[in-house]
Amino acid sequence: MKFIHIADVHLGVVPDAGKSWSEKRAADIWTTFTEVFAVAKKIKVDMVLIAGDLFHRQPLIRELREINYIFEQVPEIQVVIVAGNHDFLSVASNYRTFSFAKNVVFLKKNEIESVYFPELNTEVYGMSYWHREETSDVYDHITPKRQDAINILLAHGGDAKHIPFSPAKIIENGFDYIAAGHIHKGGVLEGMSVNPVPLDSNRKITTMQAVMAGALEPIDSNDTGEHGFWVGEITKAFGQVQFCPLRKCQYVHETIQLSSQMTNMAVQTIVKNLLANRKPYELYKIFLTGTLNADTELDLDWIRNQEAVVDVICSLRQDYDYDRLREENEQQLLGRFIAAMQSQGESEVYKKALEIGVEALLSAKLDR
Ligand SMILES: [Mn+2]
Repeated sequence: MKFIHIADVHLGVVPDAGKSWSEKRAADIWTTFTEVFAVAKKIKVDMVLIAGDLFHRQPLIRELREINYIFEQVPEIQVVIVAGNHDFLSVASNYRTFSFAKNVVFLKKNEIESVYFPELNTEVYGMSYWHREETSDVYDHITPKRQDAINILLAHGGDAKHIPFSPAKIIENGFDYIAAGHIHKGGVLEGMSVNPVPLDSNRKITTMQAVMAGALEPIDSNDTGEHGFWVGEITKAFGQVQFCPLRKCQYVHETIQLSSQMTNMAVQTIVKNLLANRKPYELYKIFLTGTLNADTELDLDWIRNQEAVVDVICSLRQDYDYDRLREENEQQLLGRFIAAMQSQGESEVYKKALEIGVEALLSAKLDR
């Protein structure tokens, strides 16, 4: 039985709101989903497993018609879907009443159910979220009905508020593959808790039995690393999966360490060099750390407005000339505070107290 396993497509999301590429990313997420089905058809998989959060929020009827059109193009492929915490089956959810193509099975119940495909000797178990949170550990307590069938669990969750589960326990209970979703950083699952270990892109084939698919495309700038879909082949005797990365968009976190001597122009040069070497599909979130001279005016908006910069997180400490500040404020609290801290010697604790105290006194001064 050959399959494709995806999760957390989050159709309907508009990533990086306010950025020039935002609408394109929203459209790309739809395109990628379509492309997965083109691949499925081309490599002739038997099944596509969608492990929750296909939509970012409650789907509109016209959106369901769009995805159903895609499903209708591959009548030879079985599609099995569960709803996750983002697209949970609310009372008014369009999922409840929509009628999908014949090759689609949507496991809509709020308790474990299963569907058996005799021609593939495969049974898929799963359940849909009916609420934003589901805390019961139901996945850990299922025993497959057919010992001789290929038993697959379509699971969404893995943290405390979203069906915590133990991959090892589920495999021990008789499942041959866990097709999981929810955690956006995908990888192979092993052991008693959910901790996806990304599959080395050089080592593409593995004999693992449980996979967290990860988001098909990254959803926001914190979804770093590679994203994509998984192709697998499974029999009662063995299982193989391969990770297929997509490279339409990849978020990169980059830290720039500043020091007191640096000027605004020097920082801009570092940023320019960083971006000059970026791959065309990369988007950067830049973290500024270290110290900066209090006189230096850093133009954060300039960095923020560079092409391919999603965000700038600034956690800089200002580097004051304490001796000068002390002399200029000799008769005031600020001057006396600095003198008192400096008299304590070079200990790290007093240095820290000096930094925090001066910062606080100066900001209080500005407020008046
Ligand atoms: Mn989720």
